[in-house]
Amino acid sequence: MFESLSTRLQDVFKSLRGQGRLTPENIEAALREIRLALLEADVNFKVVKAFIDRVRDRAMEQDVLQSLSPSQQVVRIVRDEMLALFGDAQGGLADTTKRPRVILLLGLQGAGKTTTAGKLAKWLAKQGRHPLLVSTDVKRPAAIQQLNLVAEKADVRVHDPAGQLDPVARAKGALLEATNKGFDVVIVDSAGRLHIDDELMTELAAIKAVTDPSDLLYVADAMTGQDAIKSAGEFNRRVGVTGVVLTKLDGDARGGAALSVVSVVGVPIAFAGSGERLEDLEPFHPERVVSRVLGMGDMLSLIERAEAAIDQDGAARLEEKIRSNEFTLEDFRDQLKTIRKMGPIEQIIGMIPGMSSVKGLAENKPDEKQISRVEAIIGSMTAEERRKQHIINGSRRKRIAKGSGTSVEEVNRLLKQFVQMQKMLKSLGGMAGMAGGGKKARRQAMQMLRDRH
Ligand SMILES: Nc1nc2c(ncn2[C@@H]2O[C@H](COP(=O)(O)OP(=O)(O)OP(=O)(O)O)[C@@H](O)[C@H]2O)c(=O)[nH]1
Ligand SMILES: [Mg+2]
Repeated sequence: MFESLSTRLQDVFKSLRGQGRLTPENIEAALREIRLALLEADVNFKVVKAFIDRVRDRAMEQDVLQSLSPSQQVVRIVRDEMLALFGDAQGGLADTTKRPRVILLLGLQGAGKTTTAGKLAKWLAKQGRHPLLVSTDVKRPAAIQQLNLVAEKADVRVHDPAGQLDPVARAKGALLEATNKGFDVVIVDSAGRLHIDDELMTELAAIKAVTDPSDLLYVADAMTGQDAIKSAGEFNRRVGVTGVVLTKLDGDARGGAALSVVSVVGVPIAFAGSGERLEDLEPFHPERVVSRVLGMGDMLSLIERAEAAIDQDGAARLEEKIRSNEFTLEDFRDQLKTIRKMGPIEQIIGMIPGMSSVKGLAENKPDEKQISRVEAIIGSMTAEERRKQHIINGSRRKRIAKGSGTSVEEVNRLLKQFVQMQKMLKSLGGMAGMAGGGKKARRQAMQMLRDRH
């Protein structure tokens, strides 16, 4: 996410650090670079100007210039001001007592409304809510069918009376069904257009009038930058918008949309979508995005994902095994599964502080394919071999290579790495408590990270 912006800003900070003392001149030079980086990331020019002015005002203050670590102070100011670009909202949905709560998704064609409808439904269901989906997109053939498929994947219900092709009547019908059957959220998916058009605006206003939504979420494709923002303003004026969902943050979005939308449109970012899978939606956390852009990593997201993927009992058992030196290839395979559950490897690596700037990592990072091969190799072993890897002799290695469609070299490499890992785990025995163990340790780690940021 926002890689080129991130790299450029980190370069600026690095050069600041390299200069023993900060002077108004080298701060000015750094500001010029930051300004260019933001403009190139397609941040709205007025937002950039105000941003740079604020950073300059604060950075030039005497106590900053004379402090012990002026360059760090500047990084801190940039970080604060970048956070301020997102307002105070903390992402997610505001509380409401309204039942059913209606969420209307709106936005341009292809922005990700229908996908987001499914993701949101899944997210809500996970929190014990009972969402009902309805498509009001009667314009594009197969749009209704697309939402039905998404709902099926998310394992949630849709309101789809056969033959009903009036958008307003469909939305109203969904509200009625929700009230009668006890659904507490109705998510209304709407039609998209290539450009703002009056017909759509009228239709959305009519849907809004009959459903009285608590949330009007404008879905914006983060890759389209300022165009998305302009339309957001227009939707806001004509229909009303309470929050923004930024999608496709996994793509090569430059950051302009994310960094300008709150200032320009005046509504907070509620959610961030970062992939095509239904799991790829998170409440938007400005401090995490800013930390990532400034190269501080995104440990909070990482820890949350790890917590969701790791099962507590399994972790305790594993810890015990490591302590008593019984960690086997079987356990290793289970660990790989857990890592997979945390999401695509690329995403995970991007969240680790400093990883994005490690040279060569981009080319050498472990990919899904590599993990699959390791899994295949372990899968081709017998249960006994997995428990006692030392019995795996030459002929067994050949058999395993053949069975897994890999080579004897690869099998050798894996076994060697595994033995090294076993050794390392043994010597780390005491630390295993951090990785596998108590919730308390992790809570403390979380708190530490929060305090630091
Ligand atoms: N990579 C990526 N793709 C996404 C994301 N969200 C949606 N998509 C993809 O974007 C395309 C369009 O998504 P839809 O949900 O159909 O968009 P829409 O706004 O409903 O489009 P219309 O109904 O035609 O207006 C699909 O191929 C989605 O899989 C995301 O966060 N990341
Ligand atoms: Mg759609």
